[in-house]
Amino acid sequence: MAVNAAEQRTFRHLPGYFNARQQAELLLHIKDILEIAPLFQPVMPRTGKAFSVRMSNCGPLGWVSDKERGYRYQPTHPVTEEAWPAMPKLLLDLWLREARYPAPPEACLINLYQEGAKMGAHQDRDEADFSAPVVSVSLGDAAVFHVGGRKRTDPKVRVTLKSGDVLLLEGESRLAYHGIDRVIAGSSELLARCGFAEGGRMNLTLRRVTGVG
Ligand code: MD6
Ligand code: FE
Repeated sequence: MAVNAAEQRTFRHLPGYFNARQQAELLLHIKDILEIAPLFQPVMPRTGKAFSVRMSNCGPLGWVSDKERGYRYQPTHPVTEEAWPAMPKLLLDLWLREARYPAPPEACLINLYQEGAKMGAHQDRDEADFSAPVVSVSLGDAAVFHVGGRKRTDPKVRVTLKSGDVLLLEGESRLAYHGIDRVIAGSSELLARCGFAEGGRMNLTLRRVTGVG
């Protein structure tokens, strides 16, 4: 029988990693970051089709996408052209404890899901060293996440990501196709309580972009 990253569960799901107080603290940091580095709506390379999520970043590098130049990391915001704000310590500490990688993260991509936003199946492969994991933090509404294998057609498993959960794609699962099928609207009050009037879901993904040395 074929095995793949999903069936072997080589991804790591840490439910409830951050408690309610830490979740609120993290979200308040993200609010401050978004004042300096406002959300933007990326578009896909070539087709120019807009993503349904809005994005921003913190850390020395940020992930961006546009029609002309495609997916890439860059040190500045694509609209304001300012440097990205620093990464909150809670996130640096998470990486230190869980990433099992000898260098700090360089980018934290912030994805905001509101009004039916989802994320189609994709691989995270714009980084130089796939021995570094991608570490994700979910805040706000729960979402149905799927992980398959290195081929788009490999079998998938589904995991519900709730507020405070951490998920790592590492090892065999690092290049597995994955995505968000749907967000369960209204399942958390965290975003609405912390000043995002429409509520929704925030996902933070920490990445090492350049490798070590
Ligand atoms: C999301 N997450 O949870 C989308 N990528 O909204 C991702 O695309 C992702 O959760 C790499 C590693 C973990 C992830
Ligand atoms: Fe991803």
